[in-house]
Amino acid sequence: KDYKTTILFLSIILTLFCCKNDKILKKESSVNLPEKPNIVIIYADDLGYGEIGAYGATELETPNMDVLANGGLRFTNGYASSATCTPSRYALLTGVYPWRNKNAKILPGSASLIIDTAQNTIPKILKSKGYATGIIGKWHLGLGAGEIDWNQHISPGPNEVGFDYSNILAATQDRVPTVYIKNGEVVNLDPNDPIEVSYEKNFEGEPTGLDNPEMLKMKWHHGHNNSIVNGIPRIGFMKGGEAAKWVDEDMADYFLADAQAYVKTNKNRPFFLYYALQQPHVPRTPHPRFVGKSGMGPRGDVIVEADWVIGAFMKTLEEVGLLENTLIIFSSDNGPVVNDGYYDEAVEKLGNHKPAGVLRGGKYSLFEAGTRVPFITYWKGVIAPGVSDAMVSQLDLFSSLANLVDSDESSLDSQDLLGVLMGKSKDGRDKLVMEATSRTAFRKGDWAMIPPYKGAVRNVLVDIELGNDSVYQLYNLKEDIGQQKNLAHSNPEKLEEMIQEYRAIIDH
Ligand code: NG6
Ligand code: CA
Repeated sequence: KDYKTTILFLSIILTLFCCKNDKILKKESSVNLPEKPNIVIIYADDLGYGEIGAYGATELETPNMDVLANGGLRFTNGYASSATCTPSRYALLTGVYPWRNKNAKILPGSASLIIDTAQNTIPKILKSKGYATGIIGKWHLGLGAGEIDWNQHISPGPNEVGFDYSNILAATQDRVPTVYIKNGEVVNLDPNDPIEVSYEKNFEGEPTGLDNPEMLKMKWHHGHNNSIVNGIPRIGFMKGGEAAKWVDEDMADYFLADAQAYVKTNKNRPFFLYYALQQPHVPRTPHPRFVGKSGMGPRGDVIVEADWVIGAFMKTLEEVGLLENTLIIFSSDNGPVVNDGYYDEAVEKLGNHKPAGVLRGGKYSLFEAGTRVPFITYWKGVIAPGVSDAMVSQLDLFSSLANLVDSDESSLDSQDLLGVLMGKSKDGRDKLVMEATSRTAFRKGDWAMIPPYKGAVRNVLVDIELGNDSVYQLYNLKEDIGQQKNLAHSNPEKLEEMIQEYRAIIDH
């Protein structure tokens, strides 16, 4: 009997040893990294390529973003998946190109959830590996399935697609309902003052930006003339929910406090935090302590505010001793826009600041500035500071983070670029389809190709070139990063090759 027990004991030891070895081997064959670091994605809203000191901004000071950029890996060819918010965020979480989902376009605050609850997502993968998963900030991926009753538990939402904690604004700061929603419940809702929301018509007797200009502290330039909340006219109509309405100027502090609490609560287990800042999207409402700090009006001031928020958040990570054990990814959901619908002095006070840096276009555009954004990976003591010119897309976070936590999950369009994100490899993407308001363009190597599109060449309201033209456009980004010289005519072979490869992806 003793003999049998010994054999059993030995075989258990042997199995354990092999498993362990297997794991070591697997790690070594990929990138040798500590297991289960915390992962934080800090995601700005409409922050452009040229908006950060480390990316060449000279008129704005962003010391804390610079700490990330200069102490981490700063990508010069990092892309959001779309030139607007919803599609970018959809792709970020699912690893699927947004143009594959016809619902992935700028959503009203009343839209249904556009991520299938059966679909795989970054937080689902991380959760399956034992991570706490949280989202704090802007959601904009729809809620519920059909008409939403804001006075009941709201589901499905972030908590049904992988997050076990959520504290969000439903859509955008300029869209109703202007309330925070925590784990499916409107925060501070008074049941005696129920919330009603409509994107079709106003509620009788409620003031609007269109009819009641005397009530406005910020005037609308285009759109944004429906319900008035805190003196700011919004998109969409809302009634009730007085006690639940957010104070715009306090939003940055509100989300920061929650993000800091999240870190502290989860400090003893691996966590994933998707911290989705609302700045510098409209309406730009800096807390009074940031007013006037940039000399550029509210748009600059909220960038200074966002920068401060990042510094305060990092400090918390440091205080709880987690900075060396946390991978931080910083990026933006789309390129910059100066006038996005309010008179907020953004145009008048811009001065020499170039939100898109050297790039052409901006938010909504198929030109580079639509999707090429600040993109930084930071992990103290693990990622060596540097600059990478490798092409990476936010799409790739899905497979790369899966690799990081030893998961085999992959998705249709996401490439595992963990080595690139860690600075161990320069082999980024070779090809990428860019998207802007349901149109697509293509980048391969140094080349960008924009197919012909009908529609305005420039959106005159926001003053941005959209990339539309009646002919094909072909640019060599290495020689002409500002996309000034269309080479489609002079380089028909390259154009043909680009068209073929582009079609092969989008028709797939
Ligand atoms: C547009 C809004 C713009 C902004 C954008 C969404 C108007 C005229 N313009 O429709 O202000 O809210 O949607 O921005 O309403 S995003 O960053 O969330 O995609
Ligand atoms: Ca955005």
